[in-house]
Order: sequence, then C-alpha cells, then structure tokens
Amino acid sequence: MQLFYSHASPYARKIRLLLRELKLESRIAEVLADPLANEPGFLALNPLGKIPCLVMEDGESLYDSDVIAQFLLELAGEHGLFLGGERRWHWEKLHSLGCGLMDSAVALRIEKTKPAEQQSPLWGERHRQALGRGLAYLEVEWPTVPPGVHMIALVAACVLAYLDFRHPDIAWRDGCPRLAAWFAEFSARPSFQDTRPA
Ligand SMILES: N[C@@H](CCC(=O)N[C@@H](CS)C(=O)NCC(=O)O)C(=O)O
Repeated sequence: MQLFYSHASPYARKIRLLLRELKLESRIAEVLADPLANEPGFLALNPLGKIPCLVMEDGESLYDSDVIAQFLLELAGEHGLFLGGERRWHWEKLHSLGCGLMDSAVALRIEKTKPAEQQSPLWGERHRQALGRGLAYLEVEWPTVPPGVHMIALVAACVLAYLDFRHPDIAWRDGCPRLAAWFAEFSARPSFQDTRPA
C-alpha cells in the first residue's frame, strides 16, 4: 500500500503519526507528492488533487484523512482511538473542533500566500478569529480529555505544530498554557519527531 503525503500538510502528518503509532509502517510505503503539480497519475487516484491519499492493496484509493484514519484503525484492529463511552458525542465534537482548527489554519496559510492585492482582510480575520475561539475552547476542555494517544490528541498535536510552522505570529502558547504543557510532552514522541516538516 502507498500513502501520498507532503511534509507540510497537517492532514498528512496526522496519518503519518497514526501509521507509526499503530506500527503499520512496514505495510505502507510513504510517497512524497506535490498536489499542486497536478500530476495525472495522482489526479487519477484523487480527483480532488489533495493529500493525504492512500492506495490500498487492491489498488483502490482512499481519501480524505478521516476515512484513511478509519481504514488504518480497522487494519490494525484498534478501535479505541476514536474515544467512546458516555461522553462519546463530546469527544466527537472535540475531534471535529481539532479538524476545523486545521482547516482554518490551512485556509489562513493559503490567504497569506496570495499576492497582496488578492488577499481578503475579511477572510483572513475570520480564520484568525475562528482559530482564537477554537483554541480557547480546547484549552478549557483539555483537562477533561483522557491522557494517551487517540484521535483528538493526534489532531491537536498536528494543528499546534502547524501553527508553529506556518503562523508563529499567532503565538498560541500565550493563551493556552495547558495545551502548551501537553504539547511539549507529546511532541517528544518518536512518531512526532519522525514526521517533522523537513
Ligand atoms: N479534508 C481533507 C483536506 C486535505 C487537504 O486540504 N490537503 C491539502 C494539503 S494541506 C492539499 O492537498 N491541498 C491541495 C489543493 O487543495 O489543491 C483531508 O482531511 O484529507
């Protein structure tokens, strides 16, 4: 099987972290890809032209990152990483919050890379505000989140690392001391070190 990824993509990093945490690296080859290159072979695998994209043993491709994550969890026989139990819907919401933060951070990056005259102050500010409110909520909720490796932790770690990488001006640690303390510990994991943006 193959996983198409780029170093900078936080969505791809989430999957690369999961591969390592599930010890599936030997079954899936990682293939560096540039989605903006519009390479026909890649577009045939994912008509959306996005990474991550996984090619399964039978040659069929899978996207997006949440579908790939579910496939990998089933492959590894590990069903506990999407938290369940009495608070299941709360955990699902926090997972969605992390995914939404990722979307806002990537959208803000896209906004910043446009030529100045094409940038939208309105949308730039809207993404920044969503990030600010979402991080503040996650900071308050974080003590209730179970320790260990699960999808909420993987998504949060990839978002926070991406903010450091692409938006250091946001200085997220200033308002999020609990997340900062957790992130300092989590980011020492070999899976995280091994997937740092090159
Ligand atoms: N919802 C998708 C988002 C994937 C995504 O937007 N990937 C970006 C890289 S960070 C990409 O490939 N962008 C290229 C494009 O939008 O054309 C997922 O979770 O996999």
